[in-house]
Parts: sequence; C-alpha cells; structure tokens
Amino acid sequence: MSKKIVKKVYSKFKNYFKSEPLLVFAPGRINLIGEHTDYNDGYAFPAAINKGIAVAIAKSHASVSKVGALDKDELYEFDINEVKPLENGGWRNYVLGVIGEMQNLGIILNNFNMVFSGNIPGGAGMSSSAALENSVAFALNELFDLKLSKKQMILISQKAEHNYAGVNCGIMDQYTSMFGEKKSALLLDCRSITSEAFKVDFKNYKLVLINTNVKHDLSESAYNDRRAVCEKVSEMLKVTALRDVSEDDLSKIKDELSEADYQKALYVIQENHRVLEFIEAAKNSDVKTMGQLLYASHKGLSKQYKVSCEELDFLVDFARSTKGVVGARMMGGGFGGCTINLVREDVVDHFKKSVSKAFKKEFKNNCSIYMVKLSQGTRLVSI
Ligand code: GAF
Repeated sequence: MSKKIVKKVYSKFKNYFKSEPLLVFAPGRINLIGEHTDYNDGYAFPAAINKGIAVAIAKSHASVSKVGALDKDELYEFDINEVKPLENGGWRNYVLGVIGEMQNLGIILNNFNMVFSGNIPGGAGMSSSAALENSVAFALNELFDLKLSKKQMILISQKAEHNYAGVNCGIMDQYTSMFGEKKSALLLDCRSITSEAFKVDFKNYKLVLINTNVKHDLSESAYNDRRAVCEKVSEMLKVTALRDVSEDDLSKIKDELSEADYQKALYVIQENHRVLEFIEAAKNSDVKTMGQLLYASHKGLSKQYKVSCEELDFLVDFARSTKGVVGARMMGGGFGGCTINLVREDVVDHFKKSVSKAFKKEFKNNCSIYMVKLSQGTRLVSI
C-alpha cells in the first residue's frame, strides 16, 4: 500500500471537513493469466497489488453528501436519495453506482463526506475502477455498520460497473481487489466465486508491467460485444457458459457460426485451459512453461479474441525478441493499457531501457514501466 496517499486523504479530509475519518485502502490488480474468462464462468489467476485507492470517510449531518476526487481536484455534492447514473459522469458513476446498488437492495444510507486519491495509472488495465467501487462499498459498510459480507460487497461493485459505468464486466477485478492476499496470486473460479491463494516462486524472474499509455475508443462497446458473442454461443449449445464447452462441442456448431465468432469462443475455451496449465507450471516453479503460456495467451487475445492493439502487439513482439524475457502478454480488457512480462532479473534494467527506446521510436510517445508487489485486498487502514 502506498502510505503517501493514505496520509494525503487523511490530512485533506481533516482540513476540509474538520472531523475524524475512517480510512480504507482498496488495491488494483494484475492478472497473470485468464483474460476474458471471468464472464464465462471460467478461471483466472489474478493478484492484488500495492497500488490502489485510499478513501477517508465520515458521517455528515448536512442535507447533501460530498465526495472529493483529490487527484482531479473535483468536489461533487449530491442528494443521497436521488442517485442515478450520470452521462459522462466519470469517477462519479462508480461512487453513485455503489450507493444506488446498495439502495436497490433496500439498504438505507445517510449522508457522508468522503475524499479519495489513488496511484493506479488510469486506463492501464489495473482495475482502478474496481478499486474505487470496492473502496466505497467497504467504507460505507464500515461507516454505517451494514454487516455486508465481502462477497456481497463485490457483487454490489460489479453491478455498479454494469449499471452506472455501462461495462458488463465479470467478477475478476472486484474479487481480486477485495480478496487479494499478500505475496500471492489467486486461482479464481468465477463460477463459484471462490479462490485459492498461491505463492508463486518465479525464481530469478521478475514481473514487469509496461503501460502503452493508450486507451483506444470502443473498448467498452467492444467488451460488451465480446461478452454477447460468448453468451450467444453458450445459448446455441444450451449450456450456462463457455466454461461448460469443449473444443469438440464447439466444432459441432462451427458451420452455424461466423469464423470470427467461432475463433472468439475457441479462444475462451483455450484460455481457460491455459489457466490450469499455468497453475501446474507455477506449482513446479516452471518459469519457462509459464512464459510460453503468456505468449500463447497474447496470441489468442490478439488474433482470435481481437482485443489487442498495435502498441500492445509491438511490446509483446519486442519482449519475444529480447533474450531473458520468457513470456509477455496484454493484460486486462484490452485495446490499450499494460503488458505483463516475465523477465530474468539480470536483464530487467536492459529490457526496461531498450523497450522504452524502441516504443518511443515507433509511436513517438513514452511507455511507462512498473514493478509491483502482490498485496492484501481491501481493508481498513490507519496513518
Ligand atoms: C476487464 C473486466 F472488468 C474484467 O471483468 C475482465 O473481464 C477483464 O477485463 C478481462 O479479463 O478488466
């Protein structure tokens, strides 16, 4: 966790609202493997990280609630009983969404004051939105003693994303941000919404994230379109989700599908298997196999599922041509954001320099590089 942002929300809150707040930290996440499998009831292998969102919150006796986004220097006042999605509401919709979805469950909320700040780079595919939703859900649960379970909170966060942000996301981001464990990745079963934590030993290899610093338009509608294709194929096969489908099952309806839709469904089935293969490799600290699975995952995301972009493909190709990088792939929903790379310790510095230079030459823009720690999920914190 970054103590700096916790201190920042605390002191800004006290200065502005003159009362003592509760403090909550909700992390972002990385995903080792298992992309676009979550809304297919499949598996994924994500981990919470040491970057996230810090919230300071306290009850208010005013007639409105006030929320301050410190990094944007914006303050939003609203009537807690008149909550609805805002057009182009940005961060406000994540906050309002959690409130609105709680109220839909019959939960009564009173006015509050809140400020938040974060250090997850926006649009990087590291789930800043899930971290914000979870931080609000967790903070309200504590503040008003709502007695919600963590699982109830992540389902509220997910609904906020669906109904207020318009993205029909799966559960991976909210789950990981809530349930993350220190130094561990979570083998997440998105059907049962349960996980098993694994401490992966990457031996003398490090995880390196490279942010393209781009977020192409269409990413939200393209995401919802992909989900719709998966649901259509499941319906045709009369199963609940693609989790229940084998490659053989899918081949039986190949003629009824466009090649593009067939490839998308095939990708999901194969990616689900890759997660389980990755887990086996992780249990044996078999870095080479883990790396190969990352490259295979990227190929599927780029060529079959079609959620990559020029910048992400460039970074993965560059990683592939660098000695000592055993695996790389795009991470998260796609169309921009980060790649995740498995890089041998002794070449990390060289790789960082050479990839930055090559990216700049190709796109005339800078990429950003992060090393992250695997961390605990959403929690109360103190300064
Ligand atoms: C986004 C979504 F929010 C997740 O639910 C997941 O589908 C991911 O894209 C792709 O794996 O982060």
